Amino acid sequence: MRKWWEKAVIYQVYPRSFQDSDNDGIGDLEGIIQRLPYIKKLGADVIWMNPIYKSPDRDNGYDVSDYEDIQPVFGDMATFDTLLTAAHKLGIKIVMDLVVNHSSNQQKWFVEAKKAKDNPYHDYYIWVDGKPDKYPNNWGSYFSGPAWTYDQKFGQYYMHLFAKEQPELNWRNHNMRQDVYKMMRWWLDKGIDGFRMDSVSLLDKPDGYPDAPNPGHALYADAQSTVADGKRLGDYFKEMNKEVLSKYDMVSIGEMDGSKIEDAKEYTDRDNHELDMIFQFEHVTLSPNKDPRFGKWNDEPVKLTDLKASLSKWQTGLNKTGWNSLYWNNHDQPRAVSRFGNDSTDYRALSAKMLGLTLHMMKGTPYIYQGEELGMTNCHYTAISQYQDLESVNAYNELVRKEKIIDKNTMMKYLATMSRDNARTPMQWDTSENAGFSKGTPWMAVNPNYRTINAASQVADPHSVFAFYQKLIKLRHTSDLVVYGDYKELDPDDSQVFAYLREYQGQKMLVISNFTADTVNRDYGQTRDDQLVISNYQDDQLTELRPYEAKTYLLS
Ligand code: TEU
Repeated sequence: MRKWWEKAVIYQVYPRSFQDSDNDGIGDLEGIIQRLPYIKKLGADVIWMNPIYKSPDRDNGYDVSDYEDIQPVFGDMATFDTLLTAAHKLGIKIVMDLVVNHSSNQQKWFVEAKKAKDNPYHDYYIWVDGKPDKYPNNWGSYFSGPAWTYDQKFGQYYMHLFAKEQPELNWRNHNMRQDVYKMMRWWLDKGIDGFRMDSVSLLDKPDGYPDAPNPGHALYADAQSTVADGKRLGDYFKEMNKEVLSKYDMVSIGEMDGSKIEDAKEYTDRDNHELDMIFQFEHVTLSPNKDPRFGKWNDEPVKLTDLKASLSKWQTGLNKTGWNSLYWNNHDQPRAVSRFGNDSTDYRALSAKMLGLTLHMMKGTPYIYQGEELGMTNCHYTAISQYQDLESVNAYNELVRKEKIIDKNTMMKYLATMSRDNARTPMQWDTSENAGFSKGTPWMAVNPNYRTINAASQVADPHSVFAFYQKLIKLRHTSDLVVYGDYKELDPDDSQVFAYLREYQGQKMLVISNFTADTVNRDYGQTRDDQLVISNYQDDQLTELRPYEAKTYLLS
C-alpha cells in the first residue's frame, strides 16, 4: 500500500533561527505561522520542527523539561494549536521532534529520581554503583568529557551520552516506556502528523556497559559503536508501533547515528511494524580523520567516490525493503553547499542546485533544511568567542586547552568546517536589518552574506536556487519514476561525476552531476531524442558537462 510520506518532501525548521515575530532575537511559533506561505510556495508537504518544548536550553531544546508544554520564548500551546491549524489549512503536515533517549535533568522524572533510590522514578534513568574516582566504563559524551556523572548521595553514576544535563532514560523500565507512549499519544491526539525521533539508535544500552574500542587512546572512547543498534531496539520499536504509531496516520522517522544498513532494513521493513524511515549518518561522517582522538573534527573535503559509494549502498540496500530519508544537512551539520559544493561567488548557486538535483532524484523522502533552498552557506567564523554550540565550545576546551592535542589555528579550521553553528545562523529573508529575521539583536549573528543570499530576491527570480528546488519538488509530486524507481549507480570509480539511473515500469531516467569546477566530458549514451527534464544550465551540450552542471533525462 502506498503511503503519503513516500511522495512527500519535508522542510526542516529550526525554530530559534527561522523567524522572530516579537523582536526578542529568538525565532518563535508566531514567526513560523507568518512564513507558512513561503513554505507552501516552495512546495514542501511537511514541516519537521526541532524541539519547541519547555527546556533549560542547555542543548537548544534537546534537553526537554516538560514534554507537554511549549518553551515560553517560542510562544504557548494556543499559538502551537494555531500553527497546526494554519499549516493543515494549507495542506502542510507537522512533524515534531521527540527527544526520549534522554530528558533534561530538570524534567520531573529526573527530579523525582534524584530524591531516593527507592523512588519509582529512580529506575527511569541509568545508574551504576561506583566510587567517585573510577568511571563505570571508558565511554565519552558526544559533547566532551565522560558519559557519567557521580551522585554523592547515592554513591552512583548516572549515564549521559550527551551533556550531563541530559541524563539517559532507561528504556528497560516498562513504566518509563508507557509514560513516553502516553505523551506521544497526547501529541498525536492533538493532530500532529508524526515524530522525528532523536538519537533512537542509542536507546538500548548493551548489558554490563562494556568498554568501547579506543584505538587512539583518547581520554574517553566513542561510545556510539558499542551502543548503536542494541539487541532490544527492534523490540522497543515494535512495542511503540503497537502502542502508538499504528493507531495514527502518521510518519515515524528515526534519527539513527551509527546504524548499520542491515539493522536499518529491519527497522524500516514494513512487515516488522517498527519505523517508517530512518536518518542514517554514513554520508555525513565520511571525511578522513587525522587522528581518532579528534572525534568528528577535521577539515578534509569528502572524496566523491566515497560519497557515491555510501549513498549508492543505502539506495540499493533499502530499495525493496525499507525507506531512506534523504538529506545533505540539518541543524547538526555544516551547510551542504559549503561542504559538498562550492560556496564561492561564481559557483555557489550552480553547485547548490547540483546538490539539490543529485539528492532529490534519489529514492526516499528528501529533507530540505531551512535556507538550503537559497544556497545558504557556512558562517565562516574565525574566533572561538563567536561559537555558541556546546559541542563546539566543549570540544575546543577539551582538545585545545586541556589535552593540547590540537593547536588553536587547526581547531578553528575544523570548527569552521564542521561546527553545528554553521547551520544555525538566522534564516536570510531579505536585505533589511538582520536579514528580516528580527528587529532585535539576533541570538546568533546573521551571516553578512544575507545582502546577496536571501529569500526575497530568489522567490521572484525564475533562475534562483529557490526556483530550482520548486521544480525538484514538483518533479517528485508528479513522477512515480522519481518516487519508486529502482536505482543504479553508473561509473562508481569516476571521481568527478555522480551519475545514476532510475527505472520504473519500463521508464528510465538518467541523472548526471558534475561535482567539480572543471568542464568534463561524459557519455552515458544520452542523445537529443532523450527528454531533458531539469538542468541547472540554460542550454544542453549533451556529453559536455560544465562546472557543477547537473541534469536529468527521461530516456527514450
Ligand atoms: O543528535 C544526535 C546525534 O546523533 C549526534 O551525533 C549529533 O549529530 C551530533 O551532535 C553531531 O555532531 C541529536 C540532535 O539532532 C542534536 O541536535 C542533539 O544535540 C542531540 O541529539 C542530543 O539530543
